[in-house]
Amino acid sequence: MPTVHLLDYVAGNVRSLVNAIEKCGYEVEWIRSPEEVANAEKLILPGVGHFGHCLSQLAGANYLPAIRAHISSGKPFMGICVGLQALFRSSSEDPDVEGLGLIPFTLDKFSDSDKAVPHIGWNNALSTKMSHLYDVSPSSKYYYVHSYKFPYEKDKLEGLGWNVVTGTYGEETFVGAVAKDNILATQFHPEKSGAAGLRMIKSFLTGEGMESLGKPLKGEAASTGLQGLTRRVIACLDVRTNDQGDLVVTKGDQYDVREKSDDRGVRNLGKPIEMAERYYLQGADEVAFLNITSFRDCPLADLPMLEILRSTSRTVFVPLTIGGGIRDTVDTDGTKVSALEIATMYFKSGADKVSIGSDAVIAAEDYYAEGKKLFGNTAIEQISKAYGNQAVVVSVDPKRVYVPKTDATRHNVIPTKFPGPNGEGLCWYACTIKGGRETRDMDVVELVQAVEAMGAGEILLNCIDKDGTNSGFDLELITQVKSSTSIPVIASSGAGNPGHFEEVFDKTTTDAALGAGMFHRGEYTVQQVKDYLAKEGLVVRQFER
Ligand code: 1PR
Repeated sequence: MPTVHLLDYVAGNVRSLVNAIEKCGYEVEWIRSPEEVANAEKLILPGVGHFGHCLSQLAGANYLPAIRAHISSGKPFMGICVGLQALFRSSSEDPDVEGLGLIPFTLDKFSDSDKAVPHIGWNNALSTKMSHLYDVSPSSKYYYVHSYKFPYEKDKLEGLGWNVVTGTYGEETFVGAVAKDNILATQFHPEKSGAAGLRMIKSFLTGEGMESLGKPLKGEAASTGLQGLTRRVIACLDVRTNDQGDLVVTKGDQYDVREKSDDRGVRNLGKPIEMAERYYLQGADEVAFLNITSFRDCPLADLPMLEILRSTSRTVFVPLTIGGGIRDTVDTDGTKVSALEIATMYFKSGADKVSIGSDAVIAAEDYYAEGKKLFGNTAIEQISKAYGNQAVVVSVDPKRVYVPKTDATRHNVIPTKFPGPNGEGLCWYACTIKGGRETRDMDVVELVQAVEAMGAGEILLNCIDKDGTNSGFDLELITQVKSSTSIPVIASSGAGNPGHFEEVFDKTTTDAALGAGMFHRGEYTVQQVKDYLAKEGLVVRQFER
């Protein structure tokens, strides 16, 4: 098998990249010291986390001269995400740290005045000169996740000989990928961009991309679709062992996953790996697995969820999120294991993001108890520091609490169109832990603000009252949360038909919407949701073969 070399300089969730390369028929060889860089014919620099963290790791281990030498020798080089940013002189993310300086400019941060930051989701990569750049297609969508970018200015990079593709987020047009001579670098993640991303990786590996670079795009290849960030549709699989000991996808009604029949068995809707693949092929933009009960009767290293991730990530080339049980814990042999170590196991098995539920609520309580103090050692802080904010999702399980008047509680109250049992016109949302079993004295606004301060990159906003009801999302809850945080929010719970997705995108500013039961029961496919949204004029990504 032909090989490609990958630089292993920092703990990262690079499993997806390895899977994508293998899918293209190549084998990965790891470079573990600067001396080994000279062995590489084709070199890939994956990038995770912060610009400063990435560049100081590379500089500290003395990799920078070796990378420069590889590039100036004319051998193929590819940088991904922070691997693209590394080509620049610097970034406002860490102004004192120097990049490789091959592009003599500085990156800056997206403005959050009109949109959520980080920029997460599927966006364009549109050639500024309508020319070939490693099989990037102007009509395809690519998966981005970043807060820092290089703002596009006409001819600034092109004047230095770079071929450029761009995306647009809100009012900002930014650089999506650049290529020149033997260098290719993408801000998006081709390994998470479905067939479009795999095509790009392949054209780098075969060398075809380098040959055709800069030639004009003609005919079909030059046609563009609707531009901008797409409406993200996520399929979520709640996973647990049933009473027979099998790992199954289940789905509750207001978090009760047991059948209504006399035996009260755990509802079994199918097998996790098969279902994840099915949703990928239907066009799901992400797949989330939530381990809704603890599998802690086995050692951590044997967690069944790890195998699910390994298998899924070999065939599903969109982001995978895993949640459940991510907190400091004690293994079956008595060893203490940190949340970061658990997250690392998941990342190494193919997860792109981890989702934290109960532990986030407890951490937020401590944060307020100490006058908004950041301790630095919470699961959110540790994982986001090592893997970047975008890798940490906080899953919120709120319950509606009705009150007769605003001063009946210290919590953040909103007026509601759906009065309570005693005609109350006001409510607040209480956070729960342990899958809704325990309600805490904390509201959703407090929680999302605390976890944003700790470094969470996204909120997965469930709603216990709406879960499994097929009655549509809780628009009031979503509106309240969206107005309280600047990180992206995924609306969840209540989706029963494609119209509910259209409604939540139309009536709130949610960044993504998630469905579970309606997909699992086969009532609708993800594709039908996408088709409906497209018909209503919303920008969506369609599955590409
Ligand atoms: O607390 O960090 O161990 O994480 C546990 C995770 O498991 C949390 O993310 C929590 O939301 C989830 N969880 C725990 N118990 C349940 C349960 O259902 N009994 N599931 C549960 C949460 C909610 C959504 C569901 C949507 C959409 N499930 O994931 O997919 O409500 O459903 P719908 O479209 O069918 O309405 P920790």
